[in-house]
Amino acid sequence: MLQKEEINSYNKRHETVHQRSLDFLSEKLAHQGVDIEGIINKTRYFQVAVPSWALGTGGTRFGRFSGGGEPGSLEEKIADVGLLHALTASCNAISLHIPWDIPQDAGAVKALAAKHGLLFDAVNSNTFQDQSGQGQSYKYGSLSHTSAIVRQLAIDHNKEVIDHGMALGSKALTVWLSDGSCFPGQQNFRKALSRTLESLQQIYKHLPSDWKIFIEYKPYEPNFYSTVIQDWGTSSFLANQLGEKAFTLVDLGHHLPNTNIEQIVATLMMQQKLGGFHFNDSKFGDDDLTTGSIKPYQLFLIFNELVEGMTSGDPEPAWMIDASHNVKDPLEDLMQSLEAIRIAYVQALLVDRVTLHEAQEANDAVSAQNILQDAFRTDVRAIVAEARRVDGGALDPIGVFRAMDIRKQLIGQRGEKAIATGL
Ligand code: PSV
Ligand code: MN
Repeated sequence: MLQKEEINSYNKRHETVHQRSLDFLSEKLAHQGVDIEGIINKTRYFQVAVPSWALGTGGTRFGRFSGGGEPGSLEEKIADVGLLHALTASCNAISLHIPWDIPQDAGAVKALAAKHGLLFDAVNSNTFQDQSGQGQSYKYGSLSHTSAIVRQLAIDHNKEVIDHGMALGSKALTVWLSDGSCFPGQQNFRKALSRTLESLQQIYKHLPSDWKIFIEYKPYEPNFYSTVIQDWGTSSFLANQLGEKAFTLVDLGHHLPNTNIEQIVATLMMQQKLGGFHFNDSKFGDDDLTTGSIKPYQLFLIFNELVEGMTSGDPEPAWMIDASHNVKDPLEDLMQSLEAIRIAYVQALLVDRVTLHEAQEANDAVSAQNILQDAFRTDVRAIVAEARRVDGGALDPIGVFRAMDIRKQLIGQRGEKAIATGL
């Protein structure tokens, strides 16, 4: 566990330069009539969950190159997210994937998380892999399977995941299905979708009254011809059929190239049906790269719609990072994502919405573009750093992580060959 004093001592080295950047920005924004304190406060409250499976080095089907010192147990995963939260003050929750992370003693796990200032975000079910000893196989699907016995197995698993989540204080279940087909004609689209709906209805009945269910969509992979829940329209259809506790979950990597994700966000929010959000970035497919590393302007445009929705009173979705890749230290990667997310959020908060709406009503595309790009081109890193500092985090989280040789310490404790459970 990192001590606040250690972080403070590193912060001291950056204080002068940080304060100058903040003063400069504060003066600039004051001219625009923006209250920087209000923005800093909103930033502090913007917390993003970290998934338990992003703490190890991701792999591809061609290999996995562990960096060592990865968390081997749920307790170690909680410690890693606690460390991230201590450094960044921006990820106060962990999202578990069952059965990768089954809490043996929920009370003790909850207490450990609380010690790190962490809550439990949505719990995720896994019916895309067979578990050892499982009587039936998900090779040809789970909630959509042609066999009622396999469907029941998958339904029961989701109910168990809800039970685990209840014991930890989670309030949502995320369902992502890999169900689909690899060849034309292999699956009857209509039957597969209606069986999925019926299975989800069984799971929905098991949800406590204050819970939500998030339905995640994805166009392809691991199936390469069709996916049962392939897009936001299918997810939204299912959510509407299920009822008021069901919502769509948008994962940024789950779109075909050039899809207008910001428009999807606006459409779902308008219907109060955007429940969850998974951040990552990609060049081609579901690449699970660091958020903001490839398309920061797209991320900003998405946040522009999210902020537009939230300022219109739409409910705030549950935020989570869903990324893991091959070459970076996973903790450093997550710190980069957390920073990129808050930067895009702050930039979206800076958009002069009144003037933008006027430009839109007047069909003034030039002004509208200028308003958006003025906000996008503002360097808001001092605001993001200040929000961290006020909450006891580091002005330069990756700098502290490296200066303290934290990865080396983790390798010392857990070993060079420690590989996290997950994909
Ligand atoms: C699927 O690609 C996904 O985005 C879902 O959220 C899964 O639960 C997660 O990745 C981990 O495999
Ligand atoms: Mn996801």
